[in-house]
Formats: sequence, C-alpha cells, structure tokens
Amino acid sequence: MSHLESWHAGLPELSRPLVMGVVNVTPDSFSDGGLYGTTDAAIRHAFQLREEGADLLDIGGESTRPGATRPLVAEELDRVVPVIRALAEEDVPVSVDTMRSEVARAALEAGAVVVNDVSGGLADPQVLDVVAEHGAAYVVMHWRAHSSVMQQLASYDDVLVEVRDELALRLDAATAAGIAADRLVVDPGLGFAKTADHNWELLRRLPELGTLGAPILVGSSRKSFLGSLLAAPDGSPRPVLDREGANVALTTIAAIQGVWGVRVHEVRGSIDALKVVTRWRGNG
Ligand code: PMM
Repeated sequence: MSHLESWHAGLPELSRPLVMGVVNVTPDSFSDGGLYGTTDAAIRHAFQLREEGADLLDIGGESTRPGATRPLVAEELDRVVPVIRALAEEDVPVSVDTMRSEVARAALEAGAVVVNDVSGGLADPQVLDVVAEHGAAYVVMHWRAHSSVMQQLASYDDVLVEVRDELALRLDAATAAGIAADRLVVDPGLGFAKTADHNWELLRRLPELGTLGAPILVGSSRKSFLGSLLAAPDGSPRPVLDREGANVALTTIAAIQGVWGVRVHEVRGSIDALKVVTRWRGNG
C-alpha cells in the first residue's frame, strides 16, 4: 500500500508519536515567515523534513501570528496548492493548515489526506462538510477567535476543563457533519487565546484530554511561551530560531503523556527524542 493509500484507510498507528513537519508558505508567519515563501523553496524544505523523518507535512498559507492580517482566498490557494500537489505526486502524506472550506477542498483535490483546522470548524463551518465529503482526516484545534483578537479571550477558570469542553462541542459538530469519529484528532491549541501559564498547565495535564476519545496532537514548536521561558537577563525573549532545545524537551514530555503526534518546525531533534522515549519504555 502506498503512503497516501494507508492514510485513506485510517489514521496511522505508529510505534511512536507521529511527527508533523511544518511548512509555512507565508511571508509573515511568526516562526518561519518568509523563509519558504516561494513554491520551490517550500517544496524543497518539505522534502528535507520528510528525509529527516517527518510522517506528515503540514502546509499552511495563512499566518496565525497574533495580529496577522488574513490573505485573500486566492492568495492562500496559490501558496498551498502547488506545494501539496508536488508532494502528493511523490506519495508524501500532507495535511493542509487552513480554516477555509475553499482551500480545504482544493487541497484535498490536490492530494492532501488531512485538514488541520486551527479553528476546529468555527471560522468556516463548511470545512466540516468538505472533510466529510472526502472522507479525510481532520484535526480539531481549540480556538476562540481570529488572531487579531484572540488574546483578549485568554480567560479561564480551569483551562484544561474549558478547553476540553469546547473541543467536545467541536467534535460533536464534526461527527454531525458526517466525519467518522475514527478520522478525528484533537489539539489543545497552545498559544491560541492562551497565556504562557495556560499553555504550561495544558502541557502538564495532557492525559486529561484523553476522555474526549480522540488522539491528541500538540504544537509547541517555536511559540512565544518558550521565548519568554528562555529570555535573556534583560528580559528579551529567546529568538524564534533558537528555541529548539526547549521544544525537544516538550516533545519528550508530550510523548511520555501518550500523545498521538507533535507538530514541529524542526524534525530531527523530535524524532531523536521520540526514539529515546520508545527505547526508555522498553519498546524499541
Ligand atoms: N499552531 C500554529 C499553526 N497551526 N495547527 C495545529 N494543529 N496546532 C498548532 O498548535 C498550530 C497549528 C501556529 O503557527 P506556526 O505554523 O508558525 O507554528
């Protein structure tokens, strides 16, 4: 069975958590904006992450950086579709990071096997219908509002319980739209309407999301809560491209707590960490 066919048959069950490698085809992502902004550079970078061991490549054409302005639909399509097509032609499994049904549809037609929707279907509910129609897998991330206003909504009595309850509603909406329960993945959405303290608490209590009955994906890579954790004595945050050691530690912590996958910009270190956890558990 080809790699793409096996994704069509169901979510993969690996002996270690899956590694989703991030390729942002954007001029303005907070983490790698502009680095892979052209189709060719993005394709080259995706193949490099695949060689380093990424199981799935997450192709995004809209920055979710706090305060980012949204691209036009046509711009987002131009950014992601050629990259997805080139990877799918080489049997590389791809997810599309989008909140838009038009982009989700074009991406699935170009060969993507997963829709990674940071809004969990709230930004454009028709995404759910498109995913159901194609029988694709769907990542339901916890989200409260678009980036321009989301940090005003970072208020919780118990962040884990509220994120879990809000994700449960989105899972219900997804199954009501016809997405099979075994095609759904949940993600707590670190940094999306969350402070650093909220992110740390979620990372401390990941197994409590298990009652949702869906595999868990976590994306901590390069996020600003790591920048502030690692800040210099003068308080300036650690630069975005210099947060990888901390992120590898979080891959380890997430794996020990039994997550299904991690979403990372740098693949090698996380693959190494997952090998360590697997061997440490006595399974490798
Ligand atoms: N974070 C970003 C974008 N997409 N998708 C999922 N499922 N989980 C995340 O945490 C997540 C995401 C933030 O932007 P980036 O692409 O620069 O990391």
